[in-house]
Amino acid sequence: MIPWLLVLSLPALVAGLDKTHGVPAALLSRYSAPKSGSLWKCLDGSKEIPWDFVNDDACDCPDGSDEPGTSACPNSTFYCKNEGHIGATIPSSRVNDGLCEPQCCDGSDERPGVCKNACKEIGEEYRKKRDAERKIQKTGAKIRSSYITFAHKEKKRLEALVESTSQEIVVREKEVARLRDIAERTESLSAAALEHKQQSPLYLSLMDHSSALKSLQREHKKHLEREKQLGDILDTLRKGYNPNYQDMAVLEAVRGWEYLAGLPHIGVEEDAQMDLSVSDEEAGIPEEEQDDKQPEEELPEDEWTAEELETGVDELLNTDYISMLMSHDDHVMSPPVGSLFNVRAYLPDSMIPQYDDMRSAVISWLGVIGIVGTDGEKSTDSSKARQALNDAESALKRVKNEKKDAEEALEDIFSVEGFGAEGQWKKLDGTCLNLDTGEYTYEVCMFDQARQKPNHGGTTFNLGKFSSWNPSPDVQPGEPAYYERQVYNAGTRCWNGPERSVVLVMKCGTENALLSVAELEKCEYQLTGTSPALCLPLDNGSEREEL
Ligand code: MAN
Repeated sequence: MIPWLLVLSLPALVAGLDKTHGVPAALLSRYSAPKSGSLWKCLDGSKEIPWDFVNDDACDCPDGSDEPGTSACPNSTFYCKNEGHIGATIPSSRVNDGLCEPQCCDGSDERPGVCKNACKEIGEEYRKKRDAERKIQKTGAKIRSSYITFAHKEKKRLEALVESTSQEIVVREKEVARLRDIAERTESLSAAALEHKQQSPLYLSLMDHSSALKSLQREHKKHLEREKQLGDILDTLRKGYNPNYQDMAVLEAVRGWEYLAGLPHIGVEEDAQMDLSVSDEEAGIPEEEQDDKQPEEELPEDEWTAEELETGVDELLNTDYISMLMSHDDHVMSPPVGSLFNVRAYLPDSMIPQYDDMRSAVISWLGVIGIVGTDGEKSTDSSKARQALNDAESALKRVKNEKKDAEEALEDIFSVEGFGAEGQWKKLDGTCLNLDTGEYTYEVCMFDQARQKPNHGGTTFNLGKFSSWNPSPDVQPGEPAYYERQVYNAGTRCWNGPERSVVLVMKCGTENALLSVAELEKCEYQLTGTSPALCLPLDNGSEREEL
């Protein structure tokens, strides 16, 4: 049987076609019948035609606006309403071509009855998927905003670090200069001269103090050890004594220990029941302190607390006494500013060279008789001063590097090409994501390195270091698509092939995770994954037209 639709001619079919068929909602008002006797104007205003000519399957307007619902005009467009889903625009050449366009789920691109209207089901399916995606985006965006907060805190921390390291550098530079001076002078000092300096009563007394301190520290440690052992014995007694024996000596010892160690009374109820309680007086606790713990001892201002003793004594005993001896000499020998002994300051300029020569001669003569140092046999103690200088130089270098790293990190934190204009990626710097594929575990440590680790033994391959975000020339730094790709390259070279590299393709997700891996070309890996850093806040204006 021949379908009745095919036997009807096209003009017969289009004759009954609605004049607004194929017109998008925004242009509907322009497709209304003109007043009787008037003509309809093409949308571009170039021509006037009878209203009957609209959607009559013959192209009259140069802009094709008279045929919104047929394929009569080339380069025109057709709008399908897709009620229950989202309207779509297709090229009008696809209208009435016998093929159901997937974009037009309502089938309006073909004659009635040719295509099924599937918009209700497709729309429902679409909304379900979209709602699920929105939920993920909403949750992800919250996590993303916590990443942004982190970046701001990190910025403050780094700024404070730059500030404190700058100040520390100034102090350490001075210290290096001071120690260099001491080291150089110590190295140029003869062993005999140094020995002479070490005979100074001040230095000898300092050495005695140091020995006494060392010995006291040793004895103190021994006492602490003994105190701990005694405490353990008394603890065992306190927890294990039998109140039934009514041994007052034991009870007094227990109560006394509780007071000394600031422990709560144990067995008070049992003692009371058996009338075995021991008063504070009986336990030898001073009257003014009976209800209190051991009172805090008030120390004179210049005395050290127990905590200070804990660390401070070691520091004191580590003092470089030779360097101190040199600084002491400097201090004693340099006259105070403005002193009458600053002879050079009182001399006319013309006499200064003669004075300097004479001074050097006297110093060298004093050196000969051992009163001040001269060049000669190098002191073995100079190595200590050199060591102190080396340590100070290393410490200065470390602080300088710390400052440089902090400055570099600050530059990247809110940079479009770094961690994003909002700093949303900073939180993930160094975070490692893993994917086990059975044979290998792929690891991507964000902004650092990617690896391929064999699960059953063998070499781990370096798949490359982070090199850039999406390098495509079609994508501008800062736009969302820019952050959807990360490139890691210059990994271990493949045998007879390129250096291993990774492209990590990411989309918004509530977790930072790797989802799949494919070796698209030999040693060129494409990984996919998700991250909340890609979940932009839901924008109400982004709702699309939906009927
Ligand atoms: C290793 C792995 C593979 C790679 C070959 C190339 O086995 O890195 O992914 O294809 O080397 O020789």
